[in-house]
Amino acid sequence: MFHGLPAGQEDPIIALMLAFRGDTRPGKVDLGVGIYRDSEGATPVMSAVRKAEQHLAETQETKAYTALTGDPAFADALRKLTLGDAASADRIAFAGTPGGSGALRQAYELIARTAPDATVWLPDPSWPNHMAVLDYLQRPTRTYRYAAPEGELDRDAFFEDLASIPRGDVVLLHGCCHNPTGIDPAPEDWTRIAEILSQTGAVPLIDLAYQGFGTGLTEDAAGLRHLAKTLPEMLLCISCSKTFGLYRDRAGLLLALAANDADRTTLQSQLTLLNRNAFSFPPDHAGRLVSTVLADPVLKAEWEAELTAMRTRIRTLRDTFTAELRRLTNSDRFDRIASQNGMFSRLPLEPEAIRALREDHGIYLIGDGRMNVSGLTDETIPRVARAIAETTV
Ligand code: PLP
Ligand code: TYF
Repeated sequence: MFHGLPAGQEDPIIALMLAFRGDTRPGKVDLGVGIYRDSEGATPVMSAVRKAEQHLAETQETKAYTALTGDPAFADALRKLTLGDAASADRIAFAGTPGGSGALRQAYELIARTAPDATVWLPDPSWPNHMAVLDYLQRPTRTYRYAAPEGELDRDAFFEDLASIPRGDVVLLHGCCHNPTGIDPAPEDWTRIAEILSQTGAVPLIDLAYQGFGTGLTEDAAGLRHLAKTLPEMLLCISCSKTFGLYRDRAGLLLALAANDADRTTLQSQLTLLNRNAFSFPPDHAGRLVSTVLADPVLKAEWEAELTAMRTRIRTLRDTFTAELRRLTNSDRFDRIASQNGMFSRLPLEPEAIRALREDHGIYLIGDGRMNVSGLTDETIPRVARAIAETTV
């Protein structure tokens, strides 16, 4: 049965993560896979999450099945965190999923059932898994122009392409902290996005994996909240991997906003069926940690303070790193890094320079030049900046 099966395509980000682990050189620097790192280079369990876990260990009386769409308290807590009061609960169907990846997968499955001919439009560039999974599912896809080579939003091209997307197609937008570029629409751009989509009737699918990593929890959700308020339909895929540090435990949620309660009821039955067909019940433990943290004012405040510290650290690293690159290269070539958002930026480097950084200096970037900014430390910034300056002379 298995003889002649072609090898599966590898995930380039995960392949690089494993290559880094296998590199025995001291002083190697991991700026590859998107995992938040603190000033020690560690990714500790967040303290509010650990307390919720201790509380759960002591008080949980059963691990019996919940529901096919997971714990409703988790969905409710995340709905409030992401959407605030932008959309009332009676418009929203939900499905708990294994991570944000699971939410995206279920969103694509839902689109295939409800609108089999709908093309899903992705930003150019986007997180590679978007295209990989849509291709695997044989869904029609196209890309829209998004990032200009200078590291800013290619505003005119973006809006021109957005306006050309027909009614019934789906537009995938990163809610904040665009992966891989760190380039986000400004608040007034979100207003324009909403205007265009309400004219064309294309439906937004928001991928939200970094709420709180950009400007703040509320600020990072303002754009998608505006869309939820303005448009009749929307899909929202939420990941708790970065925001609660729950990576391997897999907490995610798909929210589907419908135009009315009757549509919502049907949608809910479809999402329930999709979960049953895929895995029956989503993982519960990590989602319960999230709802425990968000329901307890003391734990919530502690979590927010931790998230703020993470965001502030990334901002400071961006400033320090950019200043060092400006000094060493005597150019403003890397200045955009300072104003980009979230964990990632894409360095304007040739593939040859990216290879040299890895092979000659043990500095790991993704092949397109994407770097995980949080992988830097005060100690490594001078060395990394010097290596980059050397490769670009
Ligand atoms: N979307 C984007 C843009 C991401 O960077 C990630 C990775 O963290 C995800 C979705 C989903 O992550 P996970 O499946 O680990 O929750
Ligand atoms: O972009 C990243 O590095 C993170 C982590 O298949 C990730 O989003 C990478 C690849 C993957 C799942 C998560």
